[in-house]
Amino acid sequence: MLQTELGDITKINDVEAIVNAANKSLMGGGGVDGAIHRAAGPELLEETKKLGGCETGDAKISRGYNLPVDHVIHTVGPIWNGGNSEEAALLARCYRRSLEVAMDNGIKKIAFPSISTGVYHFPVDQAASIAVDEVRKVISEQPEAFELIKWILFDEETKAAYDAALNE
Ligand code: AR6
Repeated sequence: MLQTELGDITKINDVEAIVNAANKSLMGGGGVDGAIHRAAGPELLEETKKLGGCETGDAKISRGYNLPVDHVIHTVGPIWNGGNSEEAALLARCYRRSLEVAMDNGIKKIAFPSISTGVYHFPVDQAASIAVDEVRKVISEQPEAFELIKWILFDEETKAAYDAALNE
C-alpha cells in the first residue's frame, strides 16, 4: 500500500493521480513542476491559470492531459526557513490536503514526489519522516480510502530517506 520507487513521476502510469510540488501561483516553475507541465502540455497551464492560485499547505486538482494519469493534484510546500516558521505543520498539511482532494474525487491510487526538498530546501530526512507519518495518520483515519500511495523519488539519497522513514 505504501511504496517508494526511484524514477520520474511524469512517467508513472499505475496510479490515477500524481501530485505536483507547485508554487502559490500554479503557473508552473522548475523542478518537478516544470517536468509535469512539459509532459502534460500547454492545456495544463490553461487550466491551472483558472484555479486562482493555491495557499501553502493546500491542494487543488486538474486534469492530466498528455500525462499517463487522469489527474494532477497541485500542492504548495513550505519554503524551508530554518524550521521555526511552521514548516513541519505546513508540509504535513500538503500531504493531508492532497489525500483529501484525492478522496473527494474518488482517487484511490496516488503518487507523490518529495515535496519541498528541492528548490524549497526542506531537509530531506525530516521531510520524509513528516510525509510518512501524516500519510499513515490519514490511512488510519480512512482505512478504506486508498489502494496505493507511493513516492516517486528522483535520486537514490532521497529514496533512502523515504525508505528509512517507512521502516521506522
Ligand atoms: N520526478 C520526480 N521527482 C522529481 C522530478 C521528476 N520528474 N523532477 C524533480 N524531482 P522541486 P520543491 C524531485 O524543486 O522543493 C518549482 O519551481 C527533486 O529532485 O521540484 O517543492 C515550483 O514551481 C526533489 O527531490 O520542488 C516551486 O516554485 C523533489 O522533486 C518550487 O520548485 C522536489 O523538488 C517547489 O520546490
